[in-house]
Amino acid sequence: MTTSLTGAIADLRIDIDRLTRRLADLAAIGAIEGTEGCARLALTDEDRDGRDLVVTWMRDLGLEITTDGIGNVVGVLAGQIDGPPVMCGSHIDTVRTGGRYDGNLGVLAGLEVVETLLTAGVTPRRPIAVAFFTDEEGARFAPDMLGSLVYVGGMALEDALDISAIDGARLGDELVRIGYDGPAPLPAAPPHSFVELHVEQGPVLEQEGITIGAVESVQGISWTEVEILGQSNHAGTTPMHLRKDPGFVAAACAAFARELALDLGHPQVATVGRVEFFPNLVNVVPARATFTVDLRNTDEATLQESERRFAEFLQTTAEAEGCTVTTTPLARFEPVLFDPAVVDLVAGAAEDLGHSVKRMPSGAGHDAQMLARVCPTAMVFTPSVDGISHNPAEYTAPGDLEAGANVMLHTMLSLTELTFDDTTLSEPTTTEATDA
Ligand code: HGY
Ligand code: MN
Ligand code: MN
Repeated sequence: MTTSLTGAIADLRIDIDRLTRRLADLAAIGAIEGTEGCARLALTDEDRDGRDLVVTWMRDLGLEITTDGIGNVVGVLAGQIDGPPVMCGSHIDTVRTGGRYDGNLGVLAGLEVVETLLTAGVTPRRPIAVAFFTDEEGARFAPDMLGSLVYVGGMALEDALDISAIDGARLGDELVRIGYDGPAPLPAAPPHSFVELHVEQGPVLEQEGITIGAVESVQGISWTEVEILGQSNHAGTTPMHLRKDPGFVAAACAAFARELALDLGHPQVATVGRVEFFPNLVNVVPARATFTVDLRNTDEATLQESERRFAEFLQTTAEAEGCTVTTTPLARFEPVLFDPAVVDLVAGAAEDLGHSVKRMPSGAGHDAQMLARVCPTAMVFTPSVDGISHNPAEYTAPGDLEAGANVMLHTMLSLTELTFDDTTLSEPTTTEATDA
């Protein structure tokens, strides 16, 4: 379904200088010195300050702002009719080595859509909402996409509030501490539809010289924390055959994860991203090693095979080393398909605006994969230079930012005119995320 806009509406364009200014102002909060990036881990003081700035911009635009019990914030621009809004949004929390576009672009482009309509004196037929969801990254509090998962009813609020951070803090306490434990009910009433603009965070669009990604799906994600207990011992006096070294087991698993992904082939990926030894000293065979493994694939069966093979290797290697293993699931989401009708609108808007467009899957997780459980949803990608993300050097050229935001504007305007009757909602995953 492609609904081409007509007349003055079709001529609407966002203001890229205003958008890049907001991106810079938000990136200044938690700025990583000497880079363009920023660090605003979920529910930290930096996250609070970023939230406060975006809420101020929402208020300045006259949006009706609500905050819910997990700290998701939604600003609504009234439409000609009442009812569920056409929603856009993403996240403004970042990883520790965050870029200024990951998540932030989708939220600030949403504010740009609103300001473009207000400036042109256009009242959309349906209300338009702009949202930022709590803890999309999952880097401090797992699982990722936590705020949007609770928003759509995929996890009970009380369970989410009890999640512990990697630094030991309790999520609910941090939410109160930063003043974002809001009253809006959860799960939220489903929007009419949802569109998320996001940088691709991979190399595909740049390598193929394409400006817009019309995202059709998000691959499955599996996160596990592994704790291995051995026996701390003297590094100098303990013969190798007498060691029970969890550090060796952790290192062997990290190497196996790479071999496993290469053996299964693209698009399988595997990452050991967090490793902690105790006592973490140069001359002590570790007593304990804790690490995380992130496995992903677009195909659920292959993702399950990667989980099974990794678990087998872990168990065998730990036993051979005389160590014991405890695993804690941190996140598990099956692959998600977006609504073909909305994907068509994204591709149609890109073509109407004269941009090259490619239908593609997402390697990264996004809030859109949760909203897809409750309403017709799709995503718009813009190219990432050198495919870099989760790195302060993350960069997308202003022309591509502008193209992506205009495609989102036009997709949303089409959606405000549409009524969905028999949509193909994405199947909710049968495997819910688990508590951390
Ligand atoms: O992990 C992810 O894919 C996302 O950045 N939360
Ligand atoms: Mn993101
Ligand atoms: Mn991210």
